[in-house]
Amino acid sequence: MPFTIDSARGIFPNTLAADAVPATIARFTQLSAEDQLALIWFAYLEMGKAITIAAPGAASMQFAEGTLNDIKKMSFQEQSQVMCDLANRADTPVGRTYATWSANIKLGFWYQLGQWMEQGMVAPIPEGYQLSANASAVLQSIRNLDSGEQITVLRNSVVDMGFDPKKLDGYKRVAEPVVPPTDIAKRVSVSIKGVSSSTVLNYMNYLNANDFDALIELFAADGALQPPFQRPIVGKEAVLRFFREECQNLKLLPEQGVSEPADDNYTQVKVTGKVQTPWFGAGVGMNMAWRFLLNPEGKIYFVAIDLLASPLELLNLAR
Ligand code: ECH
Ligand code: GLY
Ligand code: GLY
Repeated sequence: MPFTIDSARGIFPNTLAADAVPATIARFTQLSAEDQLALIWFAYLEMGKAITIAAPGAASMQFAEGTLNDIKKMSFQEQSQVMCDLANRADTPVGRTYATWSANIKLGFWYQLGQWMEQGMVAPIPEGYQLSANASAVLQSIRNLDSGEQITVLRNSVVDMGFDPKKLDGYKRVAEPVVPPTDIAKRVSVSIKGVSSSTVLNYMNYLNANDFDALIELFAADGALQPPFQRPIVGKEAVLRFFREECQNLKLLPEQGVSEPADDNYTQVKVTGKVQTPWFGAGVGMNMAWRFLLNPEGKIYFVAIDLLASPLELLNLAR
C-alpha cells in the first residue's frame, strides 16, 4: 500500500516521546491566568539557577519593541492586565499583535518583560503570591522534568499565549530576518554511526549551516516535516517557511541510527542524538530522534522530530 503522510507518522512506533510535556501543558492551561504567570515566574527563577538563557539579538527584538515600550509606560495594574490577557488568549490589540509573531519574537518579548519585572519597571508577581493547589502540583511536575523538557514546556506555553492566530484572517506573519548561510569553508560535517544516507547527512549539515535553500531541495514536493508535539507541516513551501521562521541557529548533534527498506522501495531511517537551541546553547542538550521516510528517489517524504522521554531512548533503534 502506498504511504500517506498519516501512515508515515507511524514509522518506528517504538519511539518513546516525552509525553510529560503535552501532559504538563494541558494541566497548565487549565489554571487561572494569575496562576499561570506566577507559576512561570517561579519556574523561570528556579531554572535560572541551573541554566543560563542567552539574551535575544537586536534583530529579533526590533519587532516587539513598540509593544514593549507601550507596556513600559502603563501603570502596574494595566501591565498586569495585559499579561493576564495574553495568558487568557483574549482578543485585545496586544493579543492580536502577539499572535502575528514567530516563536522567537514571543520568547524575546517575555524575556524583556522578565528583565523589567526583576528591575521593578514592570508589575511584579505580588509578594507572597500563593499558587493554588493545582498550580503548585503543576510546578512540582515541572521540577521533575529534565532541562530539555522544562524549556520545551516554557516555550510551548509562551507560544500558545495571545489571541488565536487561526482567528485572524489575512494577517502578516512577523519573523526575524533570515541570516545568511554559514560559509562553506566554515561548515562542519556530522557523522552518524549506522547511517550513510547522503540525504540524511545533508539534512543535518544544511540545517546546522542555516542553508535552508539547499535543505528544502532534499524534500519531495509533497513532503512533510513534523516538529515535536505538532501536526505535520506539509509541502515544500510551508516547510521552507517554517525553516526560515523557526529554525535558525539550531545545533544538531546526531549520534547513531538505523536504516532499512520500507514498502514500495521507500527507506526508513531513525537517528538519535542531541539538539541545542540558541537560547541555551550547550547548557541544554535535548534528547531527540529523527524518523525519516525517504522515497525511491532518496527525497524526504516525511520526517518527524521527537523530543525523547529519556536519555535511554537514545539507544532505542528498534524497528
Ligand atoms: C516571565 C513571567 C511571566 C510569564 C512569562 C515569563 C517569561 C518566560 C520566558 C521564557 C523563555 C523560554 C525559552 C525557551 C526556549 C526553548 C527552546 C526550545 C527549542 C527547541 C528546538 C528544537 C528544534 C528541533 C528541530 C529539529 C529539526 O531537525 C527540524 C526543525 C526543528 C518569567 C516573565 C512567560 C522568558 C527561551 C525548546 C527541539 C531538530 C523541528 C525546529
Ligand atoms: N537568543 C536566541 C535567539 O534569538 O534565538
Ligand atoms: N522549535 C524551534 C525553535 O524555535 O527553536
